[in-house]
Amino acid sequence: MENASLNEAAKCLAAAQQLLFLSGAGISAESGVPTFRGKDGLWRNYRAEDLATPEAFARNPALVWEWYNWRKALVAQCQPNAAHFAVVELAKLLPHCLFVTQNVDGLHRAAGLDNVLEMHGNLYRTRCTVCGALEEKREDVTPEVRCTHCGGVPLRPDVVWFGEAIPPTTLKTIYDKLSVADAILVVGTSGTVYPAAGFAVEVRRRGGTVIEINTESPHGHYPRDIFLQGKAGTVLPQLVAQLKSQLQIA
Ligand code: BJW
Repeated sequence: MENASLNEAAKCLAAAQQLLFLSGAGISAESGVPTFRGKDGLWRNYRAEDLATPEAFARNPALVWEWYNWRKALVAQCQPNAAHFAVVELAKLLPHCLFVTQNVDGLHRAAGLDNVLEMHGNLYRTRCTVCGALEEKREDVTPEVRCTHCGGVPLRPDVVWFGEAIPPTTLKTIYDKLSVADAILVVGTSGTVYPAAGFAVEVRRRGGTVIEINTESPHGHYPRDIFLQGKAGTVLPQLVAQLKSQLQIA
């Protein structure tokens, strides 16, 4: 990684009074979790856009649950990587930063980042379609599994599908931060899915700085001020080290 860009990014993070961190599937790629739009992003030739919708679940809940059970089993074998641990370090160095992830894999929490907002939900939580009760379920789920609170069926994954709203309190917390943020650090997302894809645009619109880490050269729908090309598991630890030297922390 080019030292000048790392240095510039660390300086910007150190100077920012208000910050937002946003991660996407790329941060978990080195843990072995397939990204959505990468080469391993298809499951039985289905794209996320085919299965992650309320219409797909209404049409064929068994198929949608098969996809989620497969992903739950896959993620259960994965461990947080160096990028997830670097984010925990960032949280200690930048207490005024709001940490947001689009990922449903729970790997930020598994690394020790307790206060992360999982804006698209969590793979291991179900929501009852009858009474709305939330439950943690690590085992396989089928449409016949009943809610332990009301006995209703079916349970659905507690995630945000296309066409559904992000929980309003989560979105308000994010937009409150965006309305004052001097900078945003975006890691491992294609920037194609809204509303998350609009966060950097909002920071930029207010004159803040957009820092991005991605393996692919700039793409998506928003401008970047500082682009750090490389794997999150390599670049984020380097950024943390640089930030520590800026903040004069051993
Ligand atoms: C690495 C790396 C390494 C690889 N290191 N990098 C405005 C304009 C146009 C459309 C819309 C709009 N507003 C809303 C929409 C519609 C829609 C949308 O955005 N559609 C687009 C496809 C155009 N959005 C919605 O429907 C959202 N809802 C909404 O806005 O509701 C409004 C509403 C209000 C009131 C009432 C009702 C409605 C909801 C979107 C929910 C998205 N859900 C999913 C599934 C979650 C559950 C699950 O996981 O099953 O979220 S879709 C999927 O995409 C998942 C992800 O979180 C999301 C983003 O993907 P991500 O993370 O960017 O992954 P990839 O694979 O795309 O990219 C990986 C990146 O990593 C790549 O860039 C690689 O290069 C990089 N990488 N290895 C660093 N080692």
